[in-house]
Amino acid sequence: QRLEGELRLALERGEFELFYQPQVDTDNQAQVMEALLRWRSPSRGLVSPAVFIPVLEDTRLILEASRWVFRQACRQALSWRRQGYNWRIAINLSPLDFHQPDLADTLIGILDEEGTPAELLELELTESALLEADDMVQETLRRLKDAGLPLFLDDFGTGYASLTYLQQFRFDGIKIDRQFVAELPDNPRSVALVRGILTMAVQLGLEVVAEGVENERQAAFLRLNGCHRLQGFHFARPQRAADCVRLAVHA
Ligand code: G
Ligand code: G
Ligand code: NA
Ligand code: MN
Repeated sequence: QRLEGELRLALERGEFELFYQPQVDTDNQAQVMEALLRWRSPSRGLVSPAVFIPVLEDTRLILEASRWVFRQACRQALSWRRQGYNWRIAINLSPLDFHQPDLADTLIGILDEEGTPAELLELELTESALLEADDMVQETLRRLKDAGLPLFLDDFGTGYASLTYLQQFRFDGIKIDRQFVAELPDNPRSVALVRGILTMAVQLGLEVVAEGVENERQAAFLRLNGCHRLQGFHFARPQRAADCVRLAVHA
């Protein structure tokens, strides 16, 4: 209750900011930056989205927050491009966003207003966004794709119907959930699952990102088995935009 009020004010007062975590290619070059929301509260300090996203969702304030995130990411992508960094930005949207009939219009409108080419962005949606996917959600995904926004299925493999979603929707890629990455390469079950996911995804023409990569042994296994992009603390933590540029300069 109190948090809800604070979050309303935080949106009005501009207390949110975006951190970015790189996804590197097989040559360890950053290709995509995932935008991760933070709340810099005057009283609470830097607050994790694990704390406030559920409250934003319960109160539907997430709809406003997502639009802010998307616009901010549009500006950041252009700014990086002007500085010579050709990084795309991956944006997380909530299940609730995909159930708004005007989502595609809204996002396409923001792209227009900011003058940002859609190919500088990617959208990540979790399997829970598709749980009650009806014709409207299908239509929204189709329109976003037609507008040139690549769609990635986040936390792949943790939902109830991961393969059904791949059958029904034209995704551009998937993010293998960190639970499958955590015990690579020592746990034979993880090895079999990740190899299987990669084989299937490659045959479907999907781009595969592995998240939660925390050490070089995991990274080496994933590269060897054809994973296109790696993300995790082994490469970089989520950080402010200015620090991403510094990291690239020293790489
Ligand atoms: O950034 P991590 O460090 O703490 O993120 C925690 C959780 O919050 C993750 O599940 C992540 O996907 C989610 N999250 C982070 N930023 C956003 C955002 O901008 N929008 C939505 N909907 N979820 C986000
Ligand atoms: O997939 P999701 O959007 O839920 O992922 C974002 C979350 O994952 C953020 O909380 C981020 O801080 C966290 N994260 C990023 N890299 C790693 C990692 O290598 N290990 C672990 N345990 N968490 C990570
Ligand atoms: Na994500
Ligand atoms: Mn994820």
